[in-house]
Amino acid sequence: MQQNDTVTQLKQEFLDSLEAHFAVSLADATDLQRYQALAAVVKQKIATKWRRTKEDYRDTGAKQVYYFSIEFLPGRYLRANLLNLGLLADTEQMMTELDVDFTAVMEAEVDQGLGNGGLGRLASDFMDAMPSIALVGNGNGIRYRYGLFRQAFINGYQVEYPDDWLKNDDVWEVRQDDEAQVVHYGGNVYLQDTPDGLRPVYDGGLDVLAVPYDTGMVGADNDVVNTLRLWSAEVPEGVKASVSERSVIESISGELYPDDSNEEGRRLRLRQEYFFSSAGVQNIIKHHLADGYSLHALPFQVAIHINDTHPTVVIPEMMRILLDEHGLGWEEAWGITTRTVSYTNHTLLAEALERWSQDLFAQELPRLFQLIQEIDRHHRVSVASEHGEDFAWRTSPLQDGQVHMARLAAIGSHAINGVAPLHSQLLQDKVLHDFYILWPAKFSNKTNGITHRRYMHAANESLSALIDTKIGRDWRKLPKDITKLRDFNMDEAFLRELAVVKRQNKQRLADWVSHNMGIDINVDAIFDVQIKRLHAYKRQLLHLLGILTDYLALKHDANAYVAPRVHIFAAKAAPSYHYAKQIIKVINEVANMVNNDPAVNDKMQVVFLPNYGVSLAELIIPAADVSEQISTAGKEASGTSNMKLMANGALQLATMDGANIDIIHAAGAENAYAFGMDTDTVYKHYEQHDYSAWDIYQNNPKLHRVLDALIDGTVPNVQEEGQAVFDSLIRDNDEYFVLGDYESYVDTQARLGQDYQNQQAWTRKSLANIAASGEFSADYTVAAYADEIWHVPHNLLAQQESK
Ligand code: 6GP
Repeated sequence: MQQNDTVTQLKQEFLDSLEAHFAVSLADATDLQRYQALAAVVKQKIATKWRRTKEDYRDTGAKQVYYFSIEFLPGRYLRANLLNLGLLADTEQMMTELDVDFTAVMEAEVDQGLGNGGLGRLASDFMDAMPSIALVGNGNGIRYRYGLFRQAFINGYQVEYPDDWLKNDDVWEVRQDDEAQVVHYGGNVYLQDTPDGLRPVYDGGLDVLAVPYDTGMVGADNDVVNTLRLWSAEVPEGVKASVSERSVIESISGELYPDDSNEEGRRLRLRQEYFFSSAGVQNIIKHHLADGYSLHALPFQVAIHINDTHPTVVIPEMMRILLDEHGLGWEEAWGITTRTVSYTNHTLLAEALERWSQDLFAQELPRLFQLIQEIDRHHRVSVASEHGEDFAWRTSPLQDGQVHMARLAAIGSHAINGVAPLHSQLLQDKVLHDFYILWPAKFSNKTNGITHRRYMHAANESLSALIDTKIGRDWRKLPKDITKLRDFNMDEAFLRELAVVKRQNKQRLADWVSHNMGIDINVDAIFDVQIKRLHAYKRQLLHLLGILTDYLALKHDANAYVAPRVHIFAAKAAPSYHYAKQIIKVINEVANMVNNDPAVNDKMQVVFLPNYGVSLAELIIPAADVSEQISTAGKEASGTSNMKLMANGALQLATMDGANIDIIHAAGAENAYAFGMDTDTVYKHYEQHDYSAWDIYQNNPKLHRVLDALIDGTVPNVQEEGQAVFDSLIRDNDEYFVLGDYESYVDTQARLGQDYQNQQAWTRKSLANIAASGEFSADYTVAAYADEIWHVPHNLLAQQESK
């Protein structure tokens, strides 16, 4: 069909849909109605491919991957779906012809925010990558009634509002009543001797109906549509639940826990973990048997991947089903389970490693607890003879009254991976070292990746189009082909065009800031961006100390050289993370002070954009000149905003942590700004207890002055928060070595500021980053999981060969 025909047809479908759904004409329709009508058209196009994909999988008996994740963070679907269907340009044209503001239509879609940050967004990037390389992979998670809170600032303080994302219905999902599963909690369980061996008898407890809502995950430029299945908790039909029982049940999928770095060990959270794990596994096994396969074939037909430890109860749940419901023996059930399950770790922070009180666990999931006791016993027996009692004790899932989920995951899976080379190394050497001794072959690294479709092709159309003019369109399918851009790094006209695109993207962000925050930012200044969760280890505070350093320098001497910068922050803090919220307040007050001081604000501005999420990221990332990735070395597992920012031409200002290391290596050290302590130095300080924040404070007059500004009234309105920050750095000896890296940070910032003044040289560095970004595509990451862990086919290499 000619493009014009497609546009004409789309137009007709769109107008018909508006009338069918809302009985309105285009002129009278709201943006929300326009969005919903268009989404319905797109959904129809997805539906045919989706049905065919499902039939195809069933008919060919393809092995299926199930990605179990307690969080998915998709953002908006419309634009990404149009892109992957190859309809984005036509839709844009249609909207222009209809004189409709397409951006406003897209913005009527709410961001689906069923995740906190990195882990959930990675899961959604994988959901985009899998169908795009024709990999049979489904997501399995929770359909939270309320997603991550909406953030606003009042007097500089973070305020949280509920995220009522289902208010207008979700156009994309399909409720599947016939796929519902019952999930059982609590009560008592006795083992009874039967002719078939010991069998559990249940007494009391609570049945919850898990109802799935499926959403099609659209592959790019192919006919593959996979399924993301999110479960919702309901009262089972025919059950007379009291009001309080109903509210207990509905709370299970009621809201997302808004913390990604601290395990609270709460009962409801455990119920959530069991909820989607049990419903998912039951459903998988049901279909496996219905398709005529034996349970022994499970590891050949199914790969279950657990995204961090939240779904670890998959392991005892599979054992329960195989033993109790199908009468398998322990050894064969264990073999099937461990060969089916694989595990990714996403954090090195001790406080984020999940542990449950055994009492609570036994109350909530009594049968699973018995099975974990049995797993624990087998484990101790099997390792004690060779490695000794002490080793067995250290590695046991049950220890000191707690259930250790990472240990259970390591024991009950056949593969364990970290998400960047340094992280995987630290898992082997430190966090999971004992398990590495036991099973070195289980361990591997799978460096994270991002979907360049959402973060480049869709979010930065002008950059993508400019790249096409130089190297053609192959790189869109095979992201590593983008290295061909390196041939143009002496092409001055091209460098100028790149700079123009960057400037347009900066203007677009500046317009947003002006419109939403009433602040006019200077697009000629360096856009210095730090966007991620607010956490002490990510060190937004170090960035802030840098800002105060420039501020004080300019106040002291109006002619001091400071390269003009706009400092851009966006971050949510967990509502219970008091210190993180205090840091937000201090940043907001510094922003106020700086932005309202005419003596400095032609050189510096500070903006903290509220309510960070996927869509805001899509706006900020294309506009960034500098990407602040400044975590304490050895703390950030990988990072993924670092990859998105480099792909859009931002230069990294980075510590040697997580995937920063790999990005610097790929782009070339001369095209990035590395600084600060490395992991060895950090670990040495922790081990030798020889770090003294007080000494640094005393011996560095510049830093001394900056820190005092937090407590002497220089920064207004932060009496309490400024003191809290000061105390954590000085009195509590600065757990994350902010002061230890301060000098190196400000020196590097100064050098960067000088370099930026040479626009052409800077753009050349920017180009080097773009050209090196291909290897960080999630398509490769997912292909590596497929080849080395899941053992399922995909067509990434076939695409390469057919070129
Ligand atoms: C995050 C890590 O902090 C981040 O470094 C990584 O890029 C991301 O996972 C994806 O791998 N971890 C989490 O969000 C989390 O909740 C338990 O970890």
